[in-house]
Amino acid sequence: MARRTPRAHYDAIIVGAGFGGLHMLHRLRGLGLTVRLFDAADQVGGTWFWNRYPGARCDFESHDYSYEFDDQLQQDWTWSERYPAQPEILRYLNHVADRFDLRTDIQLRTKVTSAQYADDTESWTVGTEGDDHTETASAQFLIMATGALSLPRLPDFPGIDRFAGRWYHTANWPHESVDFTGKKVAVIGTGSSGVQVIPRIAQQSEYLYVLQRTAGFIVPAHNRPLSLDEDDAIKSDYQAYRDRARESYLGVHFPTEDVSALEATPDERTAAYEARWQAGGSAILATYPDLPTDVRANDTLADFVRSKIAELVVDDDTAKLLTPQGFPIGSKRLVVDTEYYPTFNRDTVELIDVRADPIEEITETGIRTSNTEYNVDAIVFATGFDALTGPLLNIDIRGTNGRTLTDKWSAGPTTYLGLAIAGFPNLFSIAGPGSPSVLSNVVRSTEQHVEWIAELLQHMREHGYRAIAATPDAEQRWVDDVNDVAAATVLTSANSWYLGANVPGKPRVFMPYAGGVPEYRRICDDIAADNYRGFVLS
Ligand code: NA7
Repeated sequence: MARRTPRAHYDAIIVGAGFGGLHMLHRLRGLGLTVRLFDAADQVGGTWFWNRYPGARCDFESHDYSYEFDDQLQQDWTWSERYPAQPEILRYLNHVADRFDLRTDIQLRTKVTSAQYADDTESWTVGTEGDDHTETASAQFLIMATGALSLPRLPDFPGIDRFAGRWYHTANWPHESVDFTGKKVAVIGTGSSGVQVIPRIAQQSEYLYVLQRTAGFIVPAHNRPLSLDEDDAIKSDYQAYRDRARESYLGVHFPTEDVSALEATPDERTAAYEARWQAGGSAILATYPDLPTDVRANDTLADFVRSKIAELVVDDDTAKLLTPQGFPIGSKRLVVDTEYYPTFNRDTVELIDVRADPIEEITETGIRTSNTEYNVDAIVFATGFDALTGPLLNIDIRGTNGRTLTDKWSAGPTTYLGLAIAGFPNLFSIAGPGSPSVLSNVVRSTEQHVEWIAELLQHMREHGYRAIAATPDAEQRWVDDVNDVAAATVLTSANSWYLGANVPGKPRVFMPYAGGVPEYRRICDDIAADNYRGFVLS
């Protein structure tokens, strides 16, 4: 039987040792709070600990995808590539843990399974499972830094247990390197993870089947080593660089033309898109201000990207199948690639349309679709996550009067600012549903949340408050705002994981806040300045 260790009490418990959790721990320790951080992994790093598949790389640029809270840290750290690869981000987060001496308050290999609020003591009791023991710990505040994309999703195909080969999920990749040399491999899924892993597996494997359900919009990264001159140019005025990002919709500065896409002539548009295509990255989505809001404007960019696929893929049928149709560009997350389309020009790579011929089951020797059987030695699931709500609902969270979060969110997530949940006092979520989160540079968004929460806890200490609770009214108004803002964009018109569409039975609610990073920050700051309007402090 699992050993139980004695219960401990802290000012705050943090769940998750990724970007948000590590920074939160540092910030709260700086306020003199006693803090315990739990994480199920055996290293810090959060999503960058788990997603270690070949080709795993961030789709934001290195300097943007790094902390700004400590100037010496940002001056001392030198990124080696334009887009940081998973091992480099993991090294960075380990460096942060060492540099700020965070490890003494971090308990790894410890999965938080439950969290219960006690109305009488106004505190949370958290249940955990470790390698060989269970534990409870309590705290006045509970901060969920569990990430938006941390609960991997394996489709419910029957038969996976009888597959005689090896199978992998990109978000739970083995630590030892996986060798596909001489193997027949199938990859299921062509989102960001699939698009990154497919070219790498194609280089090794004897034969690769790519099982695609939906063709996405994919633009080139043009990744490359960063020169010291480029690094110096940013570091010489990092503050200006950060200020520009802070004022930008995504929390990253991308140059935008000052006319509508529809006002520009076709030649001007093509030139503007071509320049951004050649420069690389998701900046192309910001070419014109109306691309996210006007379908006709959006179509001009969608058509441009479609024309590129026809240029890059030699076989016409394959190119056609890789061409996205039926949803606006950006309504599913734009994928940034390296060598994805040319991979389909190899004669050892075959694209399979599993929308026309759906997967029925996994067999002992491979994958059976309605019409065909594919015999393979290995299957790679790049099938994504139960995004945003999954990581929170995966823990048995119970608020006031024992009400479960699962019950409260049965029709979809409701939050105040994406930071707090009515009926769950003293609990905060970092980059959770209802905040810009996955629609932004998440490092900028987690830092903003960490600062906001830290200032709130300091305020509570100074004024002798013990509990803070979002009011149901304020929460409802925020939920309405989140819906209204999303409805004014093209974002709700695709079957995306932003809407929960990738998980059968999940309520279809647009989850992140689409009003942009600057507007969101302004709202959060106004609420704090107005004595935390919409919260009851006691
Ligand atoms: P995504 O973007 O959710 O991609 C998952 C892919 O798996 C996508 O192509 C799905 O097709 C496909 N999928 C999921 N279930 C199935 C089934 N049952 N059959 C066939 N294909 C399936 O996850 P990623 O890991 O690539 O990226 C997530 C984010 O992580 C990314 O945006 C970055 O922010 C980092 P669909 O499109 O649903 O038809």
